Amino acid sequence: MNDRFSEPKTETDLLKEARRVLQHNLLGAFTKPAPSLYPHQWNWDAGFIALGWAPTNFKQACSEMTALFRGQWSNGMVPQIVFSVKNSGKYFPGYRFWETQGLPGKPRNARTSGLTMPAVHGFVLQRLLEQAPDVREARPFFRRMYDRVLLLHDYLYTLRDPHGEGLAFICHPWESGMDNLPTWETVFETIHFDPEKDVPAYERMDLQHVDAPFRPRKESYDRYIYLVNILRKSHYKKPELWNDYPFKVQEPMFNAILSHSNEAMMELGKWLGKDTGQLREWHEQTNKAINDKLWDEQRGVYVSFDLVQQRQVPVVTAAGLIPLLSGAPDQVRAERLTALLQNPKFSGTAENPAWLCASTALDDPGFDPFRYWRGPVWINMNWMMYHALLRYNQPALAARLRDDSLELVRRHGFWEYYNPWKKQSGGCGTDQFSWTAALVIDWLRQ
Ligand code: 9WN
Repeated sequence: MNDRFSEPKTETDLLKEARRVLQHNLLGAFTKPAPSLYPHQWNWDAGFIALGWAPTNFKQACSEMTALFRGQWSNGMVPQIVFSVKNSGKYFPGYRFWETQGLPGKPRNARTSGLTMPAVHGFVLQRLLEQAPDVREARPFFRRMYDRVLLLHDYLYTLRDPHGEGLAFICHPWESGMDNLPTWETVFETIHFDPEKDVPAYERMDLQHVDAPFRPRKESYDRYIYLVNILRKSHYKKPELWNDYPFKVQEPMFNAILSHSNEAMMELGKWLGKDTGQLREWHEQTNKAINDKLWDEQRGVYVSFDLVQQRQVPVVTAAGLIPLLSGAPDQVRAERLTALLQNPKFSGTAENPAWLCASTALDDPGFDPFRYWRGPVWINMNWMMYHALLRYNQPALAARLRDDSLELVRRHGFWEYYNPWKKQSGGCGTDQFSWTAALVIDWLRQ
């Protein structure tokens, strides 16, 4: 890019550059996650991006949320991607591949994928309300959004939690937002398919924008497309689809985010004069279920549960610490989690120190410092962990997450993710990544 920034040094410079990234990626009603790799609107990106607009352009922050929920299905599902009509040719899988067009329950005036993503919207709305320049004027927006988010949570607690456990399952790695965790490798060990016969022909676009070592391998893409193909053939709706569907995972971060959004929605609901009993019940039930089912006592971290194999997936990732965000762990578990963050698995050693926080533990056999979700540091994970640690009265450790994040951005720019090793250090994936910029803005306003 010819507007590549010079190395920002001061916080004022950083803030200016961050705003420029958002402005650069702005497409009108919404902001795309990155200039060329991600040319549409993504679900949880929209939430983080809204926080970046809030301090200077509150209307745009609201617009991000409104635009995303324009894609909400009648069953409450909020899609992973709402496609921009203008850019439909540049991303795979594009909207045609999903075959969602014209399906009953799908919005007529939005092109969407057929999956969802972590439900950050509740806690994003609460943070937006705190920053509303005119609360009375903004009230109709929050009233509308409250109903929409409630509908989404209801979808997750019914269709994604058929046994009423308080844990929603994801049906695709893309739904976790952390598409390439080694966790999914383990889940896929028991899923057998023939890539020649069971995966439709497809052409990846991501490798036209980003170097292959930063992106998922072909085997992973085959799996993604294999699952999408099953879903689209069933029109995303038959309830019996889930009976023999091969990928159903209860993931700790997905559920902790949902649980935290329930809490945030309770606050919003009180302000709007609503009965928030259901939200409290969901919040308490989910926190309890995260503890009962997803805690790995041996490793001292939360892990995923594979509903098909009926077993935990013992892989240590940053996602396993995010239940701190919703207040799920008791004091003993919280101490084990904070100890884990500071031990060599995430902090590295004196000889080989690491920036917090690697997405996959530094000693995991699947760890890779360059490949996305296999090890690199992601700013949205650090931002959530920062707030989680403040909740548990750990200001020094929280500050380390914030300082590491800001330092990485200061040194390298607004990358999608960063090499976690301090001695290698550098940005990976796509540059000018919107949520990196947005969350830097949010941090610097505090
Ligand atoms: C698939 C947009 C999205 C993020 C995800 C990140 C990546 C997409 C992809 O980009 O996923 O959804 O094509 O790799 O993993 O978290 O929302 O920024």
